[in-house]
Amino acid sequence: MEDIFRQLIEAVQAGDPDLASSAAKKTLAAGVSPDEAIEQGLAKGVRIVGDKFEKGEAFITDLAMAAEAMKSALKILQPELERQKSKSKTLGTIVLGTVEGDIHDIGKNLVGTMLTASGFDVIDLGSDIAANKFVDAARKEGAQVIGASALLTTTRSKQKEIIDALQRLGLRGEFRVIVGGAPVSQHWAGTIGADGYGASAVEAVRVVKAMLKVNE
Ligand code: B1M
Repeated sequence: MEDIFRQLIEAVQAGDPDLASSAAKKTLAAGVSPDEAIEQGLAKGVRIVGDKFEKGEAFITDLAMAAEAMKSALKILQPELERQKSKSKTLGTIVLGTVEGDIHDIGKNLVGTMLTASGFDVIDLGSDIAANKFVDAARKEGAQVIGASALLTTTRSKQKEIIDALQRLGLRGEFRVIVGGAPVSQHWAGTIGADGYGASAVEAVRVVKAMLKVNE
């Protein structure tokens, strides 16, 4: 098992999409659950590259290549996750996106995939989404939850703008708001008045279920 996770980590670190997709295929063949492969393998690999970038030991092109390798492996793993989706009626609707000024979408996509696989309807708005677009989409789609991802310390304040917009429009009581992303914490979520925080995609599912009082 450790060896399989190591192969995923190395493929992402090397920024090699072919190696990453073949490691992902091996993972599924070995019967490893796709969410574990993502958390223990791919996400670790991409974070190692991020840490190197921060220390000046890697370039932006390395970040981009790591992201490409991760996406290529996710193409293999995501259909397996979605196959696990229950056929029963939807557990609720969540409007999801990455906030304005932020194009990081890998974590947000994982959250969307996990929520879909757990039986929620996910309206994925994409990345670089302004606060009013989250609110408009949530109203239009009749969503119960708004989910906002932010990966930059400079963009996480945009999560607060969503809550401020809801308050301004007298809609704060209509929607639950969950926030997440690398610079986001439980403390930050509390500071901006969000209803929940997810440290990972798996935890995001747990938090949304608790918000909507869905029994496990
Ligand atoms: Co960017 N980047 N990047 N980058 N990048 C970070 C975030 C950074 C920490 C790297 C570093 O310096 N160590 C740094 C931010 C520093 C800061 O603000 N403190 C950074 C920077 C500086 C930048 C640029 C400004 C670089 C530049 O141009 N000079 C630029 C910004 C562009 C912009 O957005 N305007 C930039 C660009 C890029 C790429 C385009 C090259 C690429 C993104 C590709 C893409 O997403 N399509 C990229 C990447 C790949 C990264 C790192 C390496 C990896 C991010 C990632 O995908 N992680 C990242 C380093 C790091 O995070 N340590 C970095 C894997 C993913 C599975 O984890 O997204 O955290 P994560 O999601 C997790 C949880 O956080 C949680 O669940 C997910 C799964 O478990 N989660 C939620 C996420 N959203 C959630 C929402 C929820 C609940 C849970 O509820 C709604």
